[in-house]
Amino acid sequence: MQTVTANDWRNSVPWIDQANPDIDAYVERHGARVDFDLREKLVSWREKGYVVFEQVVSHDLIDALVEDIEYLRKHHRDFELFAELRGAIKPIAEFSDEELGLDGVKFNSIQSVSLAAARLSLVKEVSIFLNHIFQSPACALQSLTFYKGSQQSIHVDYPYVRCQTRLAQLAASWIPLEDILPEAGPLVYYPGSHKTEVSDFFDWGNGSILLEPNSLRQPHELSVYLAERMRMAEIEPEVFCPRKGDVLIWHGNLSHEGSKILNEDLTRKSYVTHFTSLDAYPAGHKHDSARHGKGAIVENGGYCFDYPWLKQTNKLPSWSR
Ligand SMILES: O=C(O)CCC(=O)C(=O)O
Repeated sequence: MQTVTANDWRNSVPWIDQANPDIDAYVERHGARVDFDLREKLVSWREKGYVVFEQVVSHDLIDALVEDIEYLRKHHRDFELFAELRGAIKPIAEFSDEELGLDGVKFNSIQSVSLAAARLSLVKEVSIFLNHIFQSPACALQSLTFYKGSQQSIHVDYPYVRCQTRLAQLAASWIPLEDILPEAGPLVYYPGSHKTEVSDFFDWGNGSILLEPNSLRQPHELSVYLAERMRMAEIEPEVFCPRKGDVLIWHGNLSHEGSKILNEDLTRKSYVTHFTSLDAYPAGHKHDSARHGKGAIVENGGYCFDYPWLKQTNKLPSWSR
């Protein structure tokens, strides 16, 4: 197995992360075709590593996903999906009803059985913005659905979400499925931490920048490392308490975490999609015949491919609405 190093990151960064990107010239060429302030968003991405679009996500679509989630929680034994609790991933069918209500539970890739989720992954502003970042259509790689706050310690995504063929072509969207209260354990992120001069690269052992089965270091050591980098760069965290209808998009190297839940009775329903570009989408994650609308949901120029390994035909209720 070849070691993936900092150079693999550097050699795959999108244009906007390269030295001195000419954002004004880019906007001059492409801005007129976009119905949001492309310059403001590109500058935010370059400088802070995230953008927020307010009130662009359909409440009907969100409600449909919330219904799908409730259905899945009741009928989890009928589905092939995986779920994660405190780092342990196993088939959702093997969870007890009680476990599925705990904080930190994540449903993995619900978009493979929920049309509402697939469509939420392809929200217009997200697909269009990421196409400008990647210079290639946005492709959903996987998703995570949270019922309560994750309380996950500070981390970046790329050591874990790394099957794309160009490592740095990575971003994520975070969609609240309800208004998020400060006591519910909101997402927290560190503006500007995506710049490699701030984060540098955590070495998992022998120069590898990815978590591998034989890594010499553990995820909690990445958290200690990143917390120290934030302290050195004097970056203060921002707490994200969005309203239903908003969406955040973050850079694959932005440090973020799930903050402490202060009121255990509160839910923090949220839906995260990790994206790469069509150019970097792994061939093994789509059917051989999948292209241009076959074997994929295609909306707003973005793609959400069917996984070839999923054998089940059960779908969640949004498919039949
Ligand atoms: O929503 C959260 O609390 C954390 C989400 C996250 O870390 C991720 O999806 O990578």
